[in-house]
Amino acid sequence: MKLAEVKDTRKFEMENREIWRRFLLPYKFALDELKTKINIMAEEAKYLNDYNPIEHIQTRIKNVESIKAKLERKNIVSTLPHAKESIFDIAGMRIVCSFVTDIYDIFTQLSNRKDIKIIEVKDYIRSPKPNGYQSLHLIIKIPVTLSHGIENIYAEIQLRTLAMDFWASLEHKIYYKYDKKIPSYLEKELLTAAQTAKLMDEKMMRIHEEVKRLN
Ligand code: 0O2
Repeated sequence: MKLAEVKDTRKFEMENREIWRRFLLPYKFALDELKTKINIMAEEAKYLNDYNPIEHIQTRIKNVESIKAKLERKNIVSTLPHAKESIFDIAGMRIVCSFVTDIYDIFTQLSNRKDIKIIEVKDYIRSPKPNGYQSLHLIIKIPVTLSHGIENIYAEIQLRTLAMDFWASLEHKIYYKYDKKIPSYLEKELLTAAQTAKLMDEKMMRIHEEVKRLN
């Protein structure tokens, strides 16, 4: 095949809705598998310790336009194989926990599992982003069995507390579609709000520990 034909085929693939649907299907299955594993972990914890560390779970598949935009941002030629190899958060799961200690407990449990592989850890709790964003991000690989064999699918798991989630959700809502530079006084206020969320997490944790001690 000539280079021009290869380029045309790639362009056709990247613009064909049916090809994208087929491409994204294993990511949906990966999230289905992951959800089952996390729900089992939560249910077992509740049974063994009478305590569920997970408040709620959300999943999402990145939309096609965001995948293309991310490839472009990373200066990667827009093809399906490149998306598969280089975009690790096409499948995303957010696990919202009660306390920071729960986040690291779940991380330890996930690290000990044989059925998923942790590829990368970004700890924005120990080292928050400059704007104050906090969460523990894991890039994992999870095998999905399909009719033609096993596909190893990348997924991103974000672990955060309710307070971190409150801050991140509102920050996202406030700045969604705001593409100018944020005035520095607002950046400072946002950082203060993130620090308040951190203090709240610490205070609730202390109360939780104290109540356990009294029990
Ligand atoms: P959405 O809508 O959640 O999908 P990299 O993959 O390392 O090249 P990336 O993707 O920026 O770079 O990685 P990182 O730092 O792990 O952040 C990815 C995701 O974390 C974002 O996904 C957000 O969900 C969340 N996130 C990171 N920083 C912030 C922040 O400052 N505020 C908020 N509210 N969320 C943040 P997407 O793809 O941007 O969006």
